[in-house]
Amino acid sequence: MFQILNEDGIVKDQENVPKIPAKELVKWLELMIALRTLDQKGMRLQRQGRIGFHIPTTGQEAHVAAAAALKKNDWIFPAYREHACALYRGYSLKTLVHHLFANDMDPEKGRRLPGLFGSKEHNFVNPSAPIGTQIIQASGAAYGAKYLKDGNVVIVFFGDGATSSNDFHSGMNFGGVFKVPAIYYCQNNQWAISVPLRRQTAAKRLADKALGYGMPGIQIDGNDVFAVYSQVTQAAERARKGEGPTFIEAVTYRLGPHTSSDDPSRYRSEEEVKIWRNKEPIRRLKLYLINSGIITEKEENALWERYDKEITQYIKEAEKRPPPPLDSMFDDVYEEMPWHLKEQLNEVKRFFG
Ligand SMILES: Cc1ncc(C[n+]2csc(CCOP(=O)(O)OP(=O)(O)O)c2C)c(N)n1
Ligand SMILES: [Mg+2]
Repeated sequence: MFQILNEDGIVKDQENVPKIPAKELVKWLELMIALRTLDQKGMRLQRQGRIGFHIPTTGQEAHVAAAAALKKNDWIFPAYREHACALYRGYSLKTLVHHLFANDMDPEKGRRLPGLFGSKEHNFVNPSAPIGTQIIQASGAAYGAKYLKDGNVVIVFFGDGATSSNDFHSGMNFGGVFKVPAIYYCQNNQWAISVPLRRQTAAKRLADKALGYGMPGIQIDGNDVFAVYSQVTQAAERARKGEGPTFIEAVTYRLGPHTSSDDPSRYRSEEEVKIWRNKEPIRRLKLYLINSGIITEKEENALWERYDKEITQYIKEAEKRPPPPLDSMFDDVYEEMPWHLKEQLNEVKRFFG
């Protein structure tokens, strides 16, 4: 497994440490802290019945480094735990909170499962709920980039569970055969809801699956921002040079429940979670930054406080907003509304006044 920064934030592989400005590293830490804070609040809001649903990313925040390794116009196809990529590109945290509340400021107009947002402006594509579908979509988009010769690379995220989907095979096979500029990034967080990795595959390592599709496969420590940055950078370079796709298996762990609708204590032990809690990505980046003299512990604490306050304020604002106007559900499908939708719209207006 490729690793640069170990669990205690100590550089184990000096030769491969990517040269990243200190300011940039602090930005990563900030976004990771912002997201972790959003999870804590999101779960509480859901329990209090103030939002309907929450998908935590806790433990998997190191994917922020994947966005950092790409260019602005490269396409990102997330699964549903890659919020940090959107935030890295400038998707606003405040908008994300509006989205969780599905209010009239939610760009998705309350139509999507909270967490399944996208942003045209940021080349961050809405995920589809059926597992694995984004893999074929991304392969197609990468084929498009190759056809147009626009120099763009596509990264697609999916879980260990998604490697059992038909779309994983179709997407990876297509990508390998047509040498598309894609990065297949598997977030192996050990679980697919209650199904453990050992029930998902008999393969020794998910990375080995790349062999069958004629592309390089590498297993990396997915909680190590340096490993993520370095391997996504290399994969993007290969893709841009026309050398085809790469499969990255990022070994990580879902520290929280699958979603707010899940109770992991029914299928996994607290001991297992404890082991992984010590390997989590924020702690190790924080230790590295403190040991390197880039930030102080006090500054790190201040970041947690800052995002706690900031997100609390966003929640206050978002909760005051009304839901999207009812007639908005008829928008965006047809340029001109057909008669049957007009009929339904009128009925909605009549019914709800
Ligand atoms: C085709 C399909 N089957 C089942 C589901 C229900 N489902 C939602 S998430 C999930 C587990 C996915 O696990 P994994 O790919 O490892 O991603 P993770 O949730 O661990 O990030 C399942 C089975 C679904 N959404 N789509
Ligand atoms: Mg999983």
